Amino acid sequence: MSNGQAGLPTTGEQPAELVTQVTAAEGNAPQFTLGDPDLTDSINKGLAQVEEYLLSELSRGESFVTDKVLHLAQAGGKRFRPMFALIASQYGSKPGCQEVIAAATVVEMTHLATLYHDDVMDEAEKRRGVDSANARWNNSVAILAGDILLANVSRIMADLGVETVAHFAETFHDLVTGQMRETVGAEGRDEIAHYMDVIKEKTGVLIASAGYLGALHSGASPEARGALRNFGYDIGMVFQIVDDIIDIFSDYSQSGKNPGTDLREGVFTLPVLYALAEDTPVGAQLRDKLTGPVGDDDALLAEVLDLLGRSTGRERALADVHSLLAQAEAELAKLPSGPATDALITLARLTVSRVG
Ligand code: GRG
Repeated sequence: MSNGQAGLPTTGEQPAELVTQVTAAEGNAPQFTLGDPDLTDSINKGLAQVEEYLLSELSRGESFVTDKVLHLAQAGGKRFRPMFALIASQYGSKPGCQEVIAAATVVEMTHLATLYHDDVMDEAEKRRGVDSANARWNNSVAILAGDILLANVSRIMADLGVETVAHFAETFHDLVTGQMRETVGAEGRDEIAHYMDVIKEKTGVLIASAGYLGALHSGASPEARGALRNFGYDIGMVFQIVDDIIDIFSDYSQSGKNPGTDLREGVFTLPVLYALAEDTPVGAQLRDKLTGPVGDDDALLAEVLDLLGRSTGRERALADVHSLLAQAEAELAKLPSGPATDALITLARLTVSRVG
């Protein structure tokens, strides 16, 4: 599971008439184009406010702390979660109000905290195109930087009220449960169900929170909050499965990443799990060869990638992507039609368009 580092697609791949693009200008908030000019303007203004608030809140404290805590925030990132929180706030009477900005910032800060901790657990060397905090300093510093981020999250949330604090307690619980579930493994449970639970908890839950909190703090109805939360779960899972498909089936020229990183680390994602379960000669060969991390064995990796290419893994994972996309669109059908809903439909389809 490669944690979505490949990024949103560029406009060249987009399937619908609306254009949705993110560009991360250095030192500025990313800019999105969301079809409708008024919506685009409102979301980009909100993102600039989130950026300012994020950086100023992370600048609190002594410099030996703030340089570590600001490290990943300043390294870029798509700001997909705050962007979604801002779009979700369009369904209430106070879109983009100060509470919405604070909630969107809380979500991005929590995301950042998980990245610091995740990189320690994965022994990652790079994140957002720069050295990960664990590589630049060490594991202890990276964990503590994540903890400071969570302290900042708690301070901001205290002002947002008890409903937000309670909601976030559930979110933290699910995030850590997902990480723990992945760490301990399926323990005899169905591997596909295990994978789906992990990605729902690790990736879906925070995107769901972004939708829920953006809607809540703009004064949107409980129905809209629920639909945006469910939509967030679904597209979060789509996002992760698509990334996992790309990790296996795209070459460097398509994705900017070398295929098979997850296999090298012994992480068997959805297309691999489907291929391994296949009752065919290809499935049998895979079960024989793929018994643990592939590591540095390039010949084995090439063989496994070839077998996966001849399996039904990609096709079956894509079928799940399309059924989650349909579920996401069904949630959007509960919302009033308009530019925000159009933008969310396009965003969801763009996520899928990276793999077809
Ligand atoms: C600190 C609350 C807390 C939890 C620790 C480590 C952990 C438990 C959870 C890990 C969650 C995790 C890292 C999930 C992966 C999510 C993901 C898809 C990351 C990549 O997101 P992008 O592509 O990244 O949006 P950018 O850099 O663009 O923001």
